[in-house]
Amino acid sequence: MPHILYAAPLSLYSGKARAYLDWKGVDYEEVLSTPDVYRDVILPNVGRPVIPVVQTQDGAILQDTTRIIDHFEAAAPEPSVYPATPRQRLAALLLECFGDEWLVIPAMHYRWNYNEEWVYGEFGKTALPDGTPEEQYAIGKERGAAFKGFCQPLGITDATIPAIEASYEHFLRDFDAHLAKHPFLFGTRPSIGDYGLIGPLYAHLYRDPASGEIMARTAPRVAEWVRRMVEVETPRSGEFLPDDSIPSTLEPILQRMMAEQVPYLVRVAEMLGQWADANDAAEPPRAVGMADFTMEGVTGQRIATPFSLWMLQRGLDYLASLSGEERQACAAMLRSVGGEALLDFSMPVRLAFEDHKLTIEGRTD
Ligand SMILES: N[C@@H](CCC(=O)N[C@@H](CS)C(=O)NCC(=O)O)C(=O)O
Repeated sequence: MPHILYAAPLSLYSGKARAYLDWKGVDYEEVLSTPDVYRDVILPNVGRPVIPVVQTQDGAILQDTTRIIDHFEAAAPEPSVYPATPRQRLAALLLECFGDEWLVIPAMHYRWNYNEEWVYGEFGKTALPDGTPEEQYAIGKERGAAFKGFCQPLGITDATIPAIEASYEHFLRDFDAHLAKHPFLFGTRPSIGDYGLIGPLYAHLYRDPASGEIMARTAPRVAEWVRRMVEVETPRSGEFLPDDSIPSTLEPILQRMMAEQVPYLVRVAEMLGQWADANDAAEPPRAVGMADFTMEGVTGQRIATPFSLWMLQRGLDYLASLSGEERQACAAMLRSVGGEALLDFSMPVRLAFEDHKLTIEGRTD
């Protein structure tokens, strides 16, 4: 019996999990996350309506793409999507966080401001796979409303949209230039960083038709990379670049993360610290308030999500595990892209993601 991936074609994080499972050569079957699946599998086991979810051959339930990936990495460590060398590994972990938790902003913007009518039909295909297009549209409009409602909390407003578009266009240009030299971020093998980027860059920014047209026209190599990631021809193939090298073409992408996302994460960390001071609870809420962020010179507010800090903590933990020359090499890399703030990043609490929940493990001071 294969593993089961409960997922949907239009879902951002489903695309990340599926692309990884295909590259890793995992024997799995994908099952559409219909309302019955939410009722019978996802809600009872995960406690909230979220995809993707994996049910392993022995019945374990995995949620969160990072947990899914790490489960299968532990089961078959080689070839790994985690580079073995320090700079590449740190950069890959950081770019996973950037893709998962930051490029979701342009993903949601382009989906809902360029593809709204189309995507209602897609929601309908998941909610009512056997319905007529009219029935699917009607139910899809109901189901999609909640997701459309995430746009404003994510910081997508009339004031920020020009900056979100400018930032995304610059990112596409930078990534396209990188892909002229390398098939993936760090060579001929996809890394955990590539899987972070594929979530937003596949379902919302490639597969949604109006977004896909923009990508094909302005960054054709990114569109080719998306296809390479999701139409896996040779599972478990490829190598990371020798000598722990970080291609110079990745610098502008890392710089963008340091300039846009990291200051926001610093602010979320402060807010989570204040929340933890005031609350004796182990489970932080999904958002601990609204935090400022600045993109292309425009400042907006978005929900301050402790989950994003858990993603960052993965990279920070790796950095903290290094010493000597390895740490120095990573520190120099971070400084060269404006990432000093990560060298003494103050995590107010230690976070864990266990039993499908984000929890505070303990205070760090
Ligand atoms: N960090 C999670 C995010 C999963 C997620 O947000 N999934 C979306 C669909 S792509 C969802 O189901 N959202 C519903 C919700 O969170 O309320 C992961 O990597 O799996």
